[in-house]
Amino acid sequence: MAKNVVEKIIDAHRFIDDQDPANDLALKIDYTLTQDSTGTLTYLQWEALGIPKVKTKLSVAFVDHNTLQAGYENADDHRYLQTVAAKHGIYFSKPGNGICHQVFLERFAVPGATLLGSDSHTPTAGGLGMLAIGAGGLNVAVSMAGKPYYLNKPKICNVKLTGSLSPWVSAKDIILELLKRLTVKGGRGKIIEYSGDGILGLSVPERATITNMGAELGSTTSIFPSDLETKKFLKAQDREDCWREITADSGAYYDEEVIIELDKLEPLIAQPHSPDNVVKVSEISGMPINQVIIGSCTNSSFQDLMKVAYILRGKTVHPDVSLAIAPGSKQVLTMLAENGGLLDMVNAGARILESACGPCIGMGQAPETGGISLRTNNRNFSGRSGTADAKVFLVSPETAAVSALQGFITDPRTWGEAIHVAMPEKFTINDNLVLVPPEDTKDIEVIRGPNIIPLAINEKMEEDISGIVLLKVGDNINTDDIMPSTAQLLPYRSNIPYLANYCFSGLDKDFSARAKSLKNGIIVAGENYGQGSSREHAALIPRFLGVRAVLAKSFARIHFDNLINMGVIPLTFENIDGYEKIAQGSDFVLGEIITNLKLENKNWTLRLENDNLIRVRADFTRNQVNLLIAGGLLNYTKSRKED
Ligand code: MIC
Ligand code: SF4
Repeated sequence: MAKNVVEKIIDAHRFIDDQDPANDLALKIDYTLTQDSTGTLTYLQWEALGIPKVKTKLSVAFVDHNTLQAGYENADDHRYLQTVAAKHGIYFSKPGNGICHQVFLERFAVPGATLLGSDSHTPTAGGLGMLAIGAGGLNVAVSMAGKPYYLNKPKICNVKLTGSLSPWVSAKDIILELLKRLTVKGGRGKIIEYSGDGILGLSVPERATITNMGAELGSTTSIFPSDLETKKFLKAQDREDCWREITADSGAYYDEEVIIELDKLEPLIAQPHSPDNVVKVSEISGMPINQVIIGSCTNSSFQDLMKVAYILRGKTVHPDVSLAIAPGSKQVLTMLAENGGLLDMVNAGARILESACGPCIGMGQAPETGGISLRTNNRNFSGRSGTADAKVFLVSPETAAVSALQGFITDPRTWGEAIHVAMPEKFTINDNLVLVPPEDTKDIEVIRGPNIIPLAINEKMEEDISGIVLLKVGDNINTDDIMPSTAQLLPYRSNIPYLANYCFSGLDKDFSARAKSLKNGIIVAGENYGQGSSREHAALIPRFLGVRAVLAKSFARIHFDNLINMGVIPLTFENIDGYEKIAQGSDFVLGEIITNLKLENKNWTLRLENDNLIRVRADFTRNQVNLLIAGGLLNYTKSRKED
């Protein structure tokens, strides 16, 4: 039977003990990655599983998020991660080596293999033909233990790219076009597989920009075939030996098809505060800007930054604009230094930042009050930049660099002759910031500074839960809304009691205190609840504060799984008017939970005060039922350790 790329990889990674073949896909995971801000919790959970060494082909712990060391906390986390990695057979990428997704693409990604990462942009490696999925840290820990990763069977959507990009239009504009068409919830339950003659003209880093930002569509992952372009990239990284061709068979089936004619695309821009709020740059050009940030895992490759260097060469950044550039990896920074691109940037007045996430996650470079910031990042959620009333726009590196010189949003096509930077034939390779785990680990001590607070293990599920509707929110609530991550809060990712004080603080500053004063609660939400980051803190901390269920019109995939992993029940409304009928502050009773779970009954009832009944849907696979009954994935995996 003709197969597409996704089917070929999935078929080679199916777990035999697949519990519920109708709904669940049980995948064998070859590689895992973690980063520091989700990694501390991942490894605390990994340690709680009590397994001596990872059972994957290779697992890497990166440090790239919390690199501003304003106090001891981040440095404590880094040391914990380094020592826990060494102890358990995990490679450690030191701070300074770069953003996990960029480094993974350069030095670790393998076509046809599977990767599970505790970061929502893990699909970046899909640019190289890898099936790379973002998940909560606990899922990653369980995969490191050699257990399957379960996911609801996704649909496979073929995005066919035809023709070629016009001058000054780049890979970023392709994914912005897709976001404009499909929106931030359009990719839910789907894997996006790219094809068409248009992909031939895209290098692996350009493809990775597209698969990276597929996360913003809410898709499970995105992938390109592994072709001669992939081989070229791997050869230039001195890793040609891991190349193999993986392309779709002719006549392969897809559930959906979208066609993008590349010749028709123009430079695009996502306006505040959502990556799908996309218009043409030309429609809003002329708007004055205060800040430009070039970097992040979406657009910080050598090719991207060399284009920026050429644009900046011999020019000066506009007097009213602060331009900051964060090269994606040590490799990129080294090569910019070697060929003079770095000098062009410095001469033009750019502020060079370390190779890390930096401003993308609010780690420094917060804009001025009410500031307009143009960024090459993938997310522009309100408040994420560190300045509550700043407005962040998302663009390609070309649009960002040209606008930084002009002082206002500028369509790069007005700038002059287009520049073309080819992918280098040979990248500069020096893996000296990757620490290989030793064979003999018995003398390695895992160092835990005072910022590393041991985990509380969840209780088992109860038959009946009663409490109060703690919060009612609208559509597209993202995990930054639930558990904000600013430079002030990120250092406390391994300190749940402290972080809990800030849960929902941007939306409702009394939420945490209110939840603490009551025993149990639920949250009521609109569509696409929990979009954005994979941070399981957005599920664990509400659970810590007594949230037992979330009732939403719909959920984002990773967050839905994280809630179940933490023993919180995600339910959806059976009827459209259910959402309207519930008021914040109402009492509720959710009864017969275990009975319903065991019977796999999908129709439940929530009883409100005055005996108002709300019909809700409990759409769980058999695996998810088991996790909920056990009180979460950690309890469940521990109870089955002997398997
Ligand atoms: C993000 O881009 O939002 C993050 C920060 O990388 C998150 C992970 C986190 O919250 O630590 C993500 O994308 O998963
Ligand atoms: Fe880091 Fe930003 Fe990429 Fe998240 S989106 S991994 S914060 S660079």
